[in-house]
Amino acid sequence: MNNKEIAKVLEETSILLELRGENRFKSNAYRNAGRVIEGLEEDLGSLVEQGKLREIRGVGEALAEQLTTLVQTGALPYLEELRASIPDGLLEFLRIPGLGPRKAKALHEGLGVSSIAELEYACHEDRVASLKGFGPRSQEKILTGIGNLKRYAGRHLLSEALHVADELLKGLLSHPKVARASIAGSIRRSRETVKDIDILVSVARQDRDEVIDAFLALAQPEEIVARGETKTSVRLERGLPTDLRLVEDVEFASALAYFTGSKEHNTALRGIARKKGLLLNEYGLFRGDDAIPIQGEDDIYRALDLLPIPPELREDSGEIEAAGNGGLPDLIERDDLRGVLHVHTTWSDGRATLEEMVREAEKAGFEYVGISDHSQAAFYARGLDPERLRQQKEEIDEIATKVPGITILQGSEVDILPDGRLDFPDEVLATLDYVVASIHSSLDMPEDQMTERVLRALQNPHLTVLGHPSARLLLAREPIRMVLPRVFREAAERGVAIEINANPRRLDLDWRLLRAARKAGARFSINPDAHSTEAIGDVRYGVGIARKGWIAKEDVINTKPLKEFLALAKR
Ligand code: DGT
Ligand code: CA
Ligand code: ZN
Repeated sequence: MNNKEIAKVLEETSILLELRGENRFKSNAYRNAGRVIEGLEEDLGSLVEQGKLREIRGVGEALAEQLTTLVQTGALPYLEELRASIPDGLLEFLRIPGLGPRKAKALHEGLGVSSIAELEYACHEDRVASLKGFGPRSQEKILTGIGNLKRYAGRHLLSEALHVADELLKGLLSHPKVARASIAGSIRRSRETVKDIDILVSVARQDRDEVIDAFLALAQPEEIVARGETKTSVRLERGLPTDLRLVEDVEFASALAYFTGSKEHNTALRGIARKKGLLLNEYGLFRGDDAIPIQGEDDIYRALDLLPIPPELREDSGEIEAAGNGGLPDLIERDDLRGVLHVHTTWSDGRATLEEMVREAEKAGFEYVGISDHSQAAFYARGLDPERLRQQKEEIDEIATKVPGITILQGSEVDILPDGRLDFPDEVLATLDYVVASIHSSLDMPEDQMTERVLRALQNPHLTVLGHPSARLLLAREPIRMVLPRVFREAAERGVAIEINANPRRLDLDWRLLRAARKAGARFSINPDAHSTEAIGDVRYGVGIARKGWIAKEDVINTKPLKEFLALAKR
């Protein structure tokens, strides 16, 4: 077992202890030990061998014994015992966003409910509101949580699906019998969450069995749902469903357009074809009995007198009209980005050192990298106070001489305090190259109060970027409530860029809102919000979401050359 797996076991133990109502110190001890072990450089196994467990912060005698058992046998009987002692339904409650073990236990004991359905019913009967320690507000929150859980069910983060899909695609493309292959569906359209992976391949009929076999060997599915000539469906590890579709090469382009969707876009496109006396479907484009020759998707759009529409835009939200009248935007591309502005290091809650992050950003081809560790209010993330910020500046100067290929800027991700002030005084902000401000606490303010809070933050003359503006976490936390048109207008007027946070769990601001923000005159900044070196590559998701929101290069401040960016930041 590696340290990460061990940490997971400890975390689960801690949760179950809490669910069982054991003393808080005991459950915290497991949780804290898990966190420490996750961050250890050395393998816990070798520490056990050397008898050094007790030297780990937070590991006492009892815990050392449990850890030894776990490392030596790969199992923890204590955890098994805990699992057996807790009703299944209670564990299910923990999946409700915002519901912790202590409350779950109180609901189970106070109302005798032991499934989510029962709990929902109890809410509708107002029984949660009258339970001691709860009230109408927490009942409302639980109901919202259950609603979200239902909506999130069966969805997967784009990053997780894309990672697997890319591997499968690479494997298929290297198969000698595969002529063409592509990812299709919502992944190709760069949706932030997806239901499944859709892959399309062109293979001669007689070779299909061979390619399906190769696909199955590659995918190692948990379950083969259906195996057919033209469609094979599987369920991969962690439940991710995947459809492989096999077509003749002449059908490839029209099938790709069809299976890329969206359904609404396809329907609208078929309507245009019909008006021109054509028939468009997954098998091709036809005039009467004659097939119109089509090599790639672009040929379909041209045949309909439209400019080719990039997959990200195919949501039937005005793209077809724009493709007919030359109104399609010149969408931003990954290589248009010259710098990144939202990067964390071990100075706060990042996992890599400043030097490692800088070198990675250089490797990724950026001209400048902005370091934006958390500010003092974010104590849980080891936020920096002004003194540590000054010390960090010294390290930046030192590394700048060691890594001359990229310019290092000092920024900060400053907390927006509940009253809308920023978490550093103006004279501290003035020493920075630029400032990102984000909301991390008091997320459930009423809409009007939240709006005032954000407007006040936008009015700070030092502010450059409004970080992850809605604070949502995909499949886990809903956006904060605020009057967006006012926020967009203020950002535009003050020259503050709205972040397109590329962290695949955020992708915030939502692409559906980007066009309204752009229309209000706002500019944007695409950032990885990286807490590790690998995460710098996440900008690809941010670019995907920006494209989905019709964003062009000139809308994005970190496409500017360094000098121009600095002038913008300093206003
Ligand atoms: P998802 O999987 O929910 O994240 O979203 P999609 O768009 O990938 O949906 P999916 O996987 O059910 O189907 C892939 C594409 O296939 C979809 O975008 C359009 C096409 N498609 C599927 N079913 C229909 C249909 O009944 N009518 C039309 N016009 N197209 C369909
Ligand atoms: Ca799909
Ligand atoms: Zn943040």
